[in-house]
Amino acid sequence: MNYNRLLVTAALPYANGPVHIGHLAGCYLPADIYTRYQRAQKRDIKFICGSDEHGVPITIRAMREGITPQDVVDKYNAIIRDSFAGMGISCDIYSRTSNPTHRETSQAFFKKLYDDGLFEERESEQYYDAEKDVFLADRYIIGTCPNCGNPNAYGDQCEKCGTSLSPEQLIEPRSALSNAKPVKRMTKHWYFPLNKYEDFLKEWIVEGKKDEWKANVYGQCKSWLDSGLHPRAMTRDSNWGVPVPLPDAKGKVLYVWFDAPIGYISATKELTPQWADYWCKEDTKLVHFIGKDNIVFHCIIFPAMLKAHGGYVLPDNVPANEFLNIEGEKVSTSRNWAVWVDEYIKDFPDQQDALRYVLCANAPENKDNDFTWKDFQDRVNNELSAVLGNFENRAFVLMHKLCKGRVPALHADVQNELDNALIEDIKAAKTKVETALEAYRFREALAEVIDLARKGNKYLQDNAPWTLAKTPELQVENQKRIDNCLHLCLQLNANLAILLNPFLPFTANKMCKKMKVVERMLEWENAGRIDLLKVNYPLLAPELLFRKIEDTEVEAQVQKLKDNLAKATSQKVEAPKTETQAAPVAEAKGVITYDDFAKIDLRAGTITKAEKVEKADKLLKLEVDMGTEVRTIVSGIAMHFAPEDIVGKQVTVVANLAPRKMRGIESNGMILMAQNADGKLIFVSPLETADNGSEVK
Ligand code: B3M
Ligand code: ZN
Repeated sequence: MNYNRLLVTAALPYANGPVHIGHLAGCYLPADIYTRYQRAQKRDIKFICGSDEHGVPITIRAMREGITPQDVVDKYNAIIRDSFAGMGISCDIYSRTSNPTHRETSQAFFKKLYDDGLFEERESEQYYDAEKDVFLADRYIIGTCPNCGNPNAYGDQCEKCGTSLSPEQLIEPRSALSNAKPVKRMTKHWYFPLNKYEDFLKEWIVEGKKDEWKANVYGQCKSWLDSGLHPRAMTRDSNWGVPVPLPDAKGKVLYVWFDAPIGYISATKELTPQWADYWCKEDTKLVHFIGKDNIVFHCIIFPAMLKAHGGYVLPDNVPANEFLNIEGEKVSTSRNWAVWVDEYIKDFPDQQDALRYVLCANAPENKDNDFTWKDFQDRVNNELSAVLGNFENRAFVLMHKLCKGRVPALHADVQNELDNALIEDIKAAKTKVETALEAYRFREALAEVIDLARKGNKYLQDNAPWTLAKTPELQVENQKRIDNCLHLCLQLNANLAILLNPFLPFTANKMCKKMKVVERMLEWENAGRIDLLKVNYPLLAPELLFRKIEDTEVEAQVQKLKDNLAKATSQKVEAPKTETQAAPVAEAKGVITYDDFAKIDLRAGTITKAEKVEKADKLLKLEVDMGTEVRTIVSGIAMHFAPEDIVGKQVTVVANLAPRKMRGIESNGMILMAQNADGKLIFVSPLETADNGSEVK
């Protein structure tokens, strides 16, 4: 198929937090590289992106911060937009799904499917907050995790231990809005019959895309299709989102994964009156850049929606990347384990290309990859700086020293094999980089460019123009060889600027300035040429393209990650601010005298029996062997431990606490435990078994 225009989209980030470098590596950077390359090819291309401003995560964030969802999206839309602009992500439009054009476009899309009789209406029971009079998405239901005891687990997942949950599994579920116990209520929703598109999708993907799509993408699609598709609800009960455009749909909005991909269409509409050319003409090549967690939405659900609507092109490719881990651990927003793009820009001003380089050279194209600050430093210092920067700098320094600061001529009479081989390398590099880029193999493409710079360094070394200059008796002949060498090095440098431009646009620009050429030189068709710089043309003085990354900078960044993590985990696991929020780590108490302390009789004891106290969810009745006696102690730990798990454990007992009656049982003492910030209780037991009854002091 021959295409006459390209439409590139990059996943619309949720405007509920800043973007981190994993996002960049996952889809924004590859989309940008691809687009810049296609623009250099002078192809008709539009690059679409924007904020995804609907969905539950945004309302949760609003609740947590005590602001409105609109405040949330306004705040993060601005931060994300600036992060992208700062990193040179050159989308043609960065729109927002809260814009009116999007509301109209997505409503019209829904209405068309509705009018065509496509949706199935279904009633089902959903959780409901009777106090607030709203239906509760799973995320709005909070309770104790049955797996780790985190008292603030969500109805879809416990962020503490990572287990996926359903609201039914939570212990003592409560509404995040009111703390009320959720009840079930009937509600109606519109279901898209995905199952009816199974045959179409199988033919299109399984038969049509097997060799074209990346294996990770194809594999995920295939397993979805193999396990069978089912109707999916395309509406939700919420007051934040695009209202369902039907008369009997009060309090209902479009499901965020229904409206968000339509956001690509809305944004194109905002960008150009010719939007329909890009979306509806068969000779458009549509490419979705996404992260792997979005594959099913872009490869299965959205194409089925487009097909059902009719009149739209389908994606030609969906080159999804895998995930980028940080220092060996998965990125976690709640634990603040991430390198945030806005912070990188502040900490490393003017080092955008250093990060672009590392994220592309180490892109998680086929498997999850790891970003470490040490690797960042190594790659910048040993590859970017030592190979590319060094070559450029040597060519400039030598040209100024040996050729009077002007581009020397290429003398055919002394042109030798070394020269010819380099000319071939320059030509071949263009083809290699181009082939890799067209196939979405960005790492390989970038490696080819660096390889060309490496060849330049070797060529310089082999010619050693600095030695040639030292033999005055052969001056005329040698000067010609020096000229050839530096002529080709400078032409190679111009080629490097063209080939690097999609990846490192800031650097390519600097290179142009130093060579005093206009940016038009960067057009792709110029790659492979060795007449880009005119003979006798004076170039600017040498100046280093890259600076080294210092050990101290790397150490500071690693420390920052650790500090962020410590802060995030000592605060509370993210949860809505409700009264039942677990207490933050208790503040240190005031100083007491030894005499105060000596009043407390602390003793070692062993739990010999434990049983639940009837009608008291939180209490366990314990029998504790104190050496000379067995005490009955009632303890509020039933939410944390099963009776059978604690029998046999040794504990510290406050032995002289005044007796107290709980649920009719007299409790004689108290056992001591540590409590984590998230509310989890931990036994603080002696390392070796102590004699029961021995004093703890
Ligand atoms: N906002 C999910 C994400 O950021 C979602 C992408 C929408 S693309 C249409 O992972
Ligand atoms: Zn858990």
